[in-house]
Amino acid sequence: MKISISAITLAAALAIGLASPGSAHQETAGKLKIGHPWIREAAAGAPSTYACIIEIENGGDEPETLLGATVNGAGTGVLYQIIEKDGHFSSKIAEHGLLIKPHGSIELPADKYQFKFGKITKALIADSMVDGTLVFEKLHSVPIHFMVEQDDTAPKEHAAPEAGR
Ligand SMILES: [Cu+2]
Repeated sequence: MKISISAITLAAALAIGLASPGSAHQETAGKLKIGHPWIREAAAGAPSTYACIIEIENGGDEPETLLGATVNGAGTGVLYQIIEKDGHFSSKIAEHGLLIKPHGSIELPADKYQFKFGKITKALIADSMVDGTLVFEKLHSVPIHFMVEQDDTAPKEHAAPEAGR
């Protein structure tokens, strides 16, 4: 059996990246462990940005539902699900939020789920931390910190179905 060296190297690099101080933080809210909430850098006046979360683990015996987020300088973020169809990406509001089962976990990578924010009033500068909240069904509003990151992992979305292609 052949072992792929590149796959192992990548896994090691990711593990080191996540473990190094400053690159990933964890927040706690009740029985929830919130791993590395982050928001894409944006200039003051920018029309939009988005925030994601590496993982939320529910260590409790009750389900919880993630509903929304706020970030200082970016206002209220709306939870969207990114949808891929035939290689084209679009998004729709996750109306009922995201369920986190008891002893389960969810991930919000930029190609699956995003909190989308409107007009940015205060610059979000890469590698800094910014105050915000996550809004849950039961815990309600929980203060957390988002790390500001450069990011290009969000798929390019098509605003409307394309014609004639
Ligand atoms: Cu972090």
